[in-house]
Amino acid sequence: MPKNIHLKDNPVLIEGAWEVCNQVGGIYTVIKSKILNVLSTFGDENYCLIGPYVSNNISAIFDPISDDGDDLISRTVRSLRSKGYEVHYGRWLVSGRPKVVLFKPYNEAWKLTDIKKSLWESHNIPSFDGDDLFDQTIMLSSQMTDFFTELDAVNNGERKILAHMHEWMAGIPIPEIRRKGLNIQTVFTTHATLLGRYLAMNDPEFYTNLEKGTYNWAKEAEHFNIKPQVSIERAAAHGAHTFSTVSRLTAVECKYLLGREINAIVPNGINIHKFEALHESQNLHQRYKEKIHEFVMGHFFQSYSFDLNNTLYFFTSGRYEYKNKGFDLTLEALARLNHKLRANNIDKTVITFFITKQDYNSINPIELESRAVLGEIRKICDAMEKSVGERLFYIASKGDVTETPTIEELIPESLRLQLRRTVQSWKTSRLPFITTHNLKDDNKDDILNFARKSGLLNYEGDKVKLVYHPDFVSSMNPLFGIDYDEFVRGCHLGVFPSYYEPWGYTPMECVARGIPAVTSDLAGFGDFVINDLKRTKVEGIEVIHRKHSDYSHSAEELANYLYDFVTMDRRDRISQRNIVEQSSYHFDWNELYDYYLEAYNLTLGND
Ligand code: G6P
Ligand code: 1S3
Repeated sequence: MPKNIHLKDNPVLIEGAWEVCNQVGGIYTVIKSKILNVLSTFGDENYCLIGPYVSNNISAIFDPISDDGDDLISRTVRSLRSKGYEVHYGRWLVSGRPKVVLFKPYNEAWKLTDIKKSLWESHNIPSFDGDDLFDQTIMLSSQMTDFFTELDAVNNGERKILAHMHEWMAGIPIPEIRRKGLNIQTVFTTHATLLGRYLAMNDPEFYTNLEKGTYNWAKEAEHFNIKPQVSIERAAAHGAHTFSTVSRLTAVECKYLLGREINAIVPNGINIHKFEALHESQNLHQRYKEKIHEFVMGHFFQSYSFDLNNTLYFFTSGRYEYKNKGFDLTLEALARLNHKLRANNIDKTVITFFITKQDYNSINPIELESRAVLGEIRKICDAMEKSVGERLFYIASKGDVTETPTIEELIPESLRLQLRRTVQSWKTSRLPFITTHNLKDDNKDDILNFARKSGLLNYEGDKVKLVYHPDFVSSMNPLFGIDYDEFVRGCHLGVFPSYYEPWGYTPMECVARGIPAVTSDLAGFGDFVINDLKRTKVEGIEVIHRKHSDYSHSAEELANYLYDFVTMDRRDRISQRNIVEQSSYHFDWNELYDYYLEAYNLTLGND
């Protein structure tokens, strides 16, 4: 691991991505979470982000500033504005409040045809007609290129400039900087390869075929109808002074699918301070576990009950890529776990939450109704508690304490009847639902179809039960009433045995919250744990073998790990949570930002 890297030449860094001030997925997390480290290395004056002015809540995250400063960025913005450009210059309202330059993609709608023509003539990049997202990215890139051109002119060779662009959506400025011969050193980081993602979803022999070099990129890109994007990805990869990606696994894709070997790997870090709860961590687990208990009572107890003190909560989360994110393997392992727990008569219940995003019509109204009735039951119980207190006090004050008062003396009949009636009307003979929402495409849903096929349908005798929540967890959501961070803390284990995952933030973010997690050796994060940390076993981070293992063996390995986890006792779980949290400092940007600095030094030496 690189350590204490000193950046050469005091350069200015411009970092660009479609996800600057625009949250879409993991790249947003990468960029935002490392800002404090970037600023402490470059200084506020020498760092600026560049991206699209598209977010719906832009006014909440962007604060305009004046362009009358004497620094290079302000002078460039001034110069562009004097030429008629609409430039949004301000501070991104996140930790560190870095400077940011944003452009509205549609400002260039009038020259879209010319942009497409020029992409083809200059770089052999074809275009689509009528693909809105693609059009927006190339219109944004055209303005970003104009920004770099102006920056170079204003700078006039005075300072070293680094342009670091992420992902194909912000890739075009790189070949353009080279074509125009600007005095700017470029870095391109791809966070996945587009073709890799499509091929992994469609070819069960993806990794074998990849390393054999059997794929013809152009033919495959045409087949998946993604040739324009892949052509941009290739042009940026080939044009960059330094070409990088987030893991060793994606580096292999770069070599075979983009046709250039990478110069640097820049692993993804997190900002540990954001997660740090120190001694509070165990209390938070207990507090939010109780919130999850409330959900579970509303969801399951209407049908049947089980011992919450012997119940464990597993979860998986992420974009709905059934195979790539390993949802299929998780379900298979859970079905096997159910069998093992039943066969060995283990007195535990495991509830696994699938938190992802799928189209739905509404939250299941029966689910909401059940929650409401449970609320009623709680109110009656509270009233009973109050009555017991008051009546007992009354009886005691009379000196009548030799005999224990009966329930009839302590709780009025009306309340007892109300409780009985409410509970009776609440109870049902149907099985607890798998989904919390009414899905638009229930029949075709892979998670539901697996449950139907395997019979894992939340029967009372099942030790393993499923809850599929096809929406992000947020405190506004009436079912859990807590946000994602709190939900994770309340669970016992995160399960993320991905098949295709360039990095994978989800297990790392679990670990930072002191919650053990499962990843795989086909996830960049898992590969990093094994190969960079040189650890075959990190307490609380389990790396399932998928690379050289077939599906069934991987499922068995996962099922066995889950079985061992379930049969651990509470004391061991508590101590494992403490160890896991301590190990998370390995993934802090204070450790990992040096990889970026190494890549920048390499780039600056490439003059
Ligand atoms: C935390 C709390 C303990 C609680 C434990 C439950 O450590 O501080 O009071 O007993 O969580 O752990 P478990 O793994 O059973 O949810
Ligand atoms: C990508 O986002 P994804 O979920 O499409 O970039 C992330 C940030 O580098 C990475 O963590 C993830 O594995 C990639 O797949």
